Amino acid sequence: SVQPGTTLWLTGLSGAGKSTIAALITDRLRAEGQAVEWLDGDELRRSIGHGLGFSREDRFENTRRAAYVSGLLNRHGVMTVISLISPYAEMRSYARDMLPDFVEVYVACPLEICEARDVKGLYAKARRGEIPSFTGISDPYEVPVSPEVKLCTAEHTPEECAIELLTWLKKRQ
Ligand code: GGZ
Repeated sequence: SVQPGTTLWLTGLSGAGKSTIAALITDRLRAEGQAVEWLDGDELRRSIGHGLGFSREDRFENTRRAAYVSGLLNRHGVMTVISLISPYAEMRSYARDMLPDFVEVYVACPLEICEARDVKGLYAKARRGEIPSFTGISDPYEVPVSPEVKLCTAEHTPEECAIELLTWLKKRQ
């Protein structure tokens, strides 16, 4: 039987750098010959999460589906990298309980900096009241209490953060 795969679960605010780091990590691991899939919030919402909104229930459902798919892959030894805001501690602990080897990676960045970056202009829209229930503005983000890894993207480049995570993974083995 195969050794179950690891789930690297990246949580953090919109614009914190989850997707950028997830892409870098996935590339690096693949280059090393690791079987790995990246599941990104945006992409999940376009595919198996089509129709889900941003209520607590819908965010939970989004997480539940991501954790389910991750579990199917992990069970065949495929590692997964998940980038989802996953703002509620309860959702993250649900995913932890569901998965054989769950690694919570908190992609930490102060709200002011995410808002200043505003890559997609979503924070400006949220401030104008055009996006209801926007995480960090009008919807909660529960900061992880004891993540396995914390990456600070205000102080480090995405490349540095990716290396930090890879180094952590290798040390753990
Ligand atoms: C938060 C929102 C919202 C609201 C649209 N709140 O930075 P992005 O743009 O590209 O990624 C965010 C994405 C959030 O989807 P997730 O699936 O990661 O969220 S969750 O885990 O809570 O289910 C953001 C965009 O969608 N977006 N509206 N109201 N982010």
